[in-house]
Amino acid sequence: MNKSFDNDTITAIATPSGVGAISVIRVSGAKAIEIVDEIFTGKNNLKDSVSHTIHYGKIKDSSNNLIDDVLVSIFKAPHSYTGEDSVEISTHGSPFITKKIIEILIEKKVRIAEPGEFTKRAYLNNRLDLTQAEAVLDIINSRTEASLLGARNQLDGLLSSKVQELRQMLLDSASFIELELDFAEEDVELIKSPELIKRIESIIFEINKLTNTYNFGRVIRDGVNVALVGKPNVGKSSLLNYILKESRAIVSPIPGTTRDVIREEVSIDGILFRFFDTAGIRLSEDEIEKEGVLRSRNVIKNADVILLIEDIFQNGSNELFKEITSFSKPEKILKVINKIDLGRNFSKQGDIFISALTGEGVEFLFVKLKEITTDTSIYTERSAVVSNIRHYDCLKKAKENLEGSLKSINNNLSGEFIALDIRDAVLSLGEIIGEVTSEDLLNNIFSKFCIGK
Ligand SMILES: Nc1nc2c(ncn2[C@@H]2O[C@H](COP(=O)(O)OP(=O)(O)OP(=O)(O)O)[C@@H](O)[C@H]2O)c(=O)[nH]1
Ligand SMILES: [Mg+2]
Repeated sequence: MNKSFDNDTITAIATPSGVGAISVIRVSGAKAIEIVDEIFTGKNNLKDSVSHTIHYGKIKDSSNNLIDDVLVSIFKAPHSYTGEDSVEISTHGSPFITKKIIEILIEKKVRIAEPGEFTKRAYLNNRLDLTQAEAVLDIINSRTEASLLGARNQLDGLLSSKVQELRQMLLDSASFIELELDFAEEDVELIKSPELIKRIESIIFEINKLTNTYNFGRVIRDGVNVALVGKPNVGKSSLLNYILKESRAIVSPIPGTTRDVIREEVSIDGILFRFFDTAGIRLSEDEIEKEGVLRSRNVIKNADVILLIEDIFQNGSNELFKEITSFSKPEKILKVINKIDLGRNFSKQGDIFISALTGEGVEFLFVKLKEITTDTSIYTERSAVVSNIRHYDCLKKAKENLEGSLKSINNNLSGEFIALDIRDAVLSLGEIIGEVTSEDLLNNIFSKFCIGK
């Protein structure tokens, strides 16, 4: 464990930059309350006040010039976000005022916080574990109900407690083997222990259950990329406009209307879908259109779902289908037949029939989109879901370690090998919650935060 950190008192503006009704400056560290007391004049002395109280007063600079009337909230260690003595100063929302106050604090030897440093301290002071600290960032970034709920569950410790539980089971097994090794002359008995095998298998099963939620977790956290693809004039842009309920992309009867990729986000039942309208794919001599077609192909490569659109008139898109499946899974493709308001063409086969003009079938398209991207059966409102690739990778590593240990058992290797694999799996799980970390890992996580969080 390497939970070491400096004792500096740190500060940052916690509200967005620019003019607003109120700005909040955060100060945290052993001397936070003492230092703010030196620049604050109010009815009460902050040092002698109780934790979780708010005080009205004035902030003055070293020459006794009034900077602003403020409200100061104080939080005493360990009952604060960071676990240290902390102060929040609410000022009038002028960037000039906040800059002034920060300057005064710096004169008092307070240092500007690094990105995410308040949350990092909360982690270092065991107020949060690592998955919970990461959830704070997800909450700030969440833009849909589903992503907020997922992040909320993670902050509440649903994932942490599941990982803790598995880790404890493994620790028990490892100690059991090591204990046996100390006493047994021959460890053959132990290695064949059906109880041990059963235990490891059940933990692998639980890990699989978690990793199986990853696709869903990623989708609710990051959203789904949907590519609208097809030959020119089939109605890709019309469908985008219908979904957005606005005339976002130019629609015309002339094939080759769309040249650039148009990207728009919509929340459907709480899940973020990112639609990419692309240039119709055909051979063209036109330089701009050629570039557009190239961009369409790039979008297809990065899409989670591809809506391969045809209209009821056009001959099929088999060649396009073949091309797409050469680099992308066929399960990702939904074949959509458009313009059904003009009549049914029974020779056309597709997954979904719609009219981008009247909207017929679009609701069903949404149902299909959700079906293909989210396995909702995995998800109940309060279940542990893996949404972060770091967690996913650690779980995979732990699983590999455990599979290694089963192999060692089958190959009659000595108990020490088995215990070693199990210890490695314990470390991999520990990395998820931050029991085991490195400075690089922490920097990598917290640098994604904004300053002041
Ligand atoms: N009747 C009917 N016409 C449609 C429908 N969808 C699109 N259209 C018409 O088909 C023509 C082409 O539509 P667009 O949305 O521009 O087609 P596109 O696939 O984006 O075409 P490109 O950008 O050129 O690749 C326009 O005249 C639309 O009004 C539909 O569902 N019903
Ligand atoms: Mg178009």
